[in-house]
Amino acid sequence: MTITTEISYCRICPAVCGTLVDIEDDRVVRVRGDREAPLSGGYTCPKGRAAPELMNGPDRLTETMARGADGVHRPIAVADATADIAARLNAIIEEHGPDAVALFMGTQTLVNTLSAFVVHAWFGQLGSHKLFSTMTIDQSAKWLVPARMGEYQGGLQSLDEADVWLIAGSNPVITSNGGDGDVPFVMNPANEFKKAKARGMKLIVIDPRQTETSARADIHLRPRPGTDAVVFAGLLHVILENRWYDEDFCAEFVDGLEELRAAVAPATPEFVASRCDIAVEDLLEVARVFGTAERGRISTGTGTNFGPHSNVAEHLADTLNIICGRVRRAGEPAQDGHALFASSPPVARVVPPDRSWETGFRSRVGGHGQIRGELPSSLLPDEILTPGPDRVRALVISGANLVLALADEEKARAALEALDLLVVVDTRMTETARLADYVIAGAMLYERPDHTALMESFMQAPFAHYTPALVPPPGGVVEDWQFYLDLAHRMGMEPELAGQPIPAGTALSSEELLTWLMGGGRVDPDELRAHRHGLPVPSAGMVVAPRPEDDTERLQLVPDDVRAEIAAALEDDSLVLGDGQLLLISRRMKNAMNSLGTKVPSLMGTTYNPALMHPDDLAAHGLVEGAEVEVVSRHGRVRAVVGADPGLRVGTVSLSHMWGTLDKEASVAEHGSNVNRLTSLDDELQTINRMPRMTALPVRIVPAG
Ligand SMILES: Nc1nc2c(c(=O)[nH]1)N[C@H]1C(S)=C(S)[C@@H](COP(=O)(O)OP(=O)(O)OC[C@H]3O[C@@H](n4cnc5c(=O)[nH]c(N)nc54)[C@H](O)[C@@H]3O)O[C@H]1N2
Ligand SMILES: Nc1nc2c(c(=O)[nH]1)N[C@H]1C(S)=C(S)[C@@H](COP(=O)(O)OP(=O)(O)OC[C@H]3O[C@@H](n4cnc5c(=O)[nH]c(N)nc54)[C@H](O)[C@@H]3O)O[C@H]1N2
Ligand code: SF4
Ligand SMILES: [Mo]
Repeated sequence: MTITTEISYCRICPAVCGTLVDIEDDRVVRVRGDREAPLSGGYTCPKGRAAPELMNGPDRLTETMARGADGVHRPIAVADATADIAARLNAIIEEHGPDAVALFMGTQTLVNTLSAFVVHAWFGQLGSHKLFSTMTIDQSAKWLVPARMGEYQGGLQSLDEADVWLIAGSNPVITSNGGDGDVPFVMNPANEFKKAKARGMKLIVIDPRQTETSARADIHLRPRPGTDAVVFAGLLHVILENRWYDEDFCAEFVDGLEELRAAVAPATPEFVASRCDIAVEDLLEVARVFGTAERGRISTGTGTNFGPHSNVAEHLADTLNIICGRVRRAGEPAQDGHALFASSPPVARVVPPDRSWETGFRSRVGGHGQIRGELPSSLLPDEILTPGPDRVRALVISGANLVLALADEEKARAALEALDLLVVVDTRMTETARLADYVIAGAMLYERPDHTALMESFMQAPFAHYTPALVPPPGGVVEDWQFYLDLAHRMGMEPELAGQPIPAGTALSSEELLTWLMGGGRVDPDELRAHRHGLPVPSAGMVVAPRPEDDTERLQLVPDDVRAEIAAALEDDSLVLGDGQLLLISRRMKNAMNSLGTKVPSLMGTTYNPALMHPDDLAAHGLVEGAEVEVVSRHGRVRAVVGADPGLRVGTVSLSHMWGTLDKEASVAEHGSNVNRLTSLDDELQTINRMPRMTALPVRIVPAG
């Protein structure tokens, strides 16, 4: 068989790196970077290059499966499965109403353009309030901050003109973390930092661990995990005291500067240094470099968003940007990465806080309301397990490995097992899929056409990329969207796509749908399809429009609940640990995308996720690398194999998520350890978004019993 090479792009994460794909006998056999790709310039990561193993690996689903009464999954024609699911969903809705049906959208729905649109079109018409996504176990404080503070619509400053950038709780060189579209180094981050530093930009990293990103930093602050809110309060204290903030911007757009000053008054450099275990001089240096810069920002990642005071930490991080005026003013160029989607010039005005969770739908569990139309993921198990009229009885999981992703494995599993109907749409037989009544086998990247419309919020300049499907999917596989559209039709619905109702029987191809979805943008579909390496689109030249004269909205820096949370964060001394205690911290692995890749030993180089400890901590515990231990938290325990990482802060242990199996007897050396046996869905939750504590969790290491 001959090998042909096709031009495409990777869609495992939002970096959308341009790739060259070798195909033999209708199979992808090799993936490498495309040097002619304008954004990625030949860069790919090990996950992207491992696409052949991911697509053809042993856990790849090649057929839709239904679970029989004996608990065994057997292949079923997808049309038959869809008909059964539609009938069962309709029966549940008829008896209990639409709120008995929930949808969970995972990370891989968010990089699959057609899936994301069509699943929304289906679910939106159902009329259920039970919408969940990984955003609310990820960085949902980023939704909460504007809902409490308000949002400056002109946008934040960009990387290419910054003289300082402060990254907290994120390792973008490895993760391409894009936050909520607010982080501007998703595409080829290492290169972006290199260019910015060559211009003289100072990079500051706040992370207890040495990382690939901190290795590039001018200043690396390594506080005790879980203390981000205290560090940020200290930075605000010093910046306010030295008048390094932007008085003009604050006078025009900000309410609550004096309340902020009062709230962070206790966060003196000495107090913060002692609480966070950093040097006073280092804190002062970070405050000076950040506060006296002209342009540049702080941005955060999961490390800041998983901690014990994550909502207020994120609020204070944004407050640093706001009081220092690190925004785009009227007349300055606007951020505009849009090419396929429509965009209009932002205005230099404040969108007031909407505190959406205080109005509208309330869950009968805890009275929780919605943020951006979603309920907190950590509420989903209670929504299933708590009896009541609108109890969730049916759940569709789209592109997520939910049973491993949620905190508290036991409760997550009990909830999924208590459902009348669980449908999982995935490309692999995951731990979550094993619990499902139906597993819909979805097409993977390179088996489906796509374009980059969904990634535009991460782009710093207008750019678009299109790829056709390069290989046919395995015989029993459908594209996710086809399942959702067929499901809607079989339920008797007529969903709307790109503003058009789609009656049953409409012949529709992926290519047509992709064209419809780019209707609002500035790119001709034929031109896009002709530019196989990707299409840099000329800037629309948008500038930030001036504030309307009668507009008086201002950002609210310290609403009452935030004031109380600042005080609580400053008072909390629980992270100063007792003898033998360690703080468990979160971290992502270079070669896995959450659970994707963990089952490919040639990619991971291991079959498990080690519990990494500093060599001094290993020695203090009398342990050597490879020893099996038990990690014990207040909530649970998990067996793990220890490893050494001299880049860790002494007193921490780091165990990546999305490993292990639900089988408690399974060997951890063969399958790894699910860190979410240690976390809780009931205890230490943040208010409002109910974010669980997934970093800075006190644990002990004990010999494996
Ligand atoms: N290779 C790879 N890339 C990924 C993923 C993956 O699994 N693998 N996952 C994707 C997903 S879903 C997401 S959400 C993004 C997340 O992207 P990131 O947020 O960049 O994720 P991490 O690399 O885990 O970085 C979190 C950092 O926080 C640090 N940290 C832990 N606790 C604390 C703390 O209390 N305070 C501070 N300041 N730092 C702390 C950790 O040491 C770690 O370096 O990555 C995405 N990209
Ligand atoms: N303790 C702890 N818990 C955590 C975290 C942590 O750091 N620590 N991180 C949290 C975060 S930030 C996140 S985002 C979640 C993980 O969030 P999840 O989204 O649950 O994680 P993934 O493993 O990426 O799941 C994506 C699934 O989509 C499948 N997939 C791949 N391509 C396609 C496709 O084209 N179509 C479909 N339908 N499926 C596809 C993959 O096989 C995979 O099973 O975990 C959260 N939980
Ligand atoms: S997974 Fe790797 S190769 Fe694929 S888009 Fe992300 S960074 Fe690029
Ligand atoms: Mo995530």
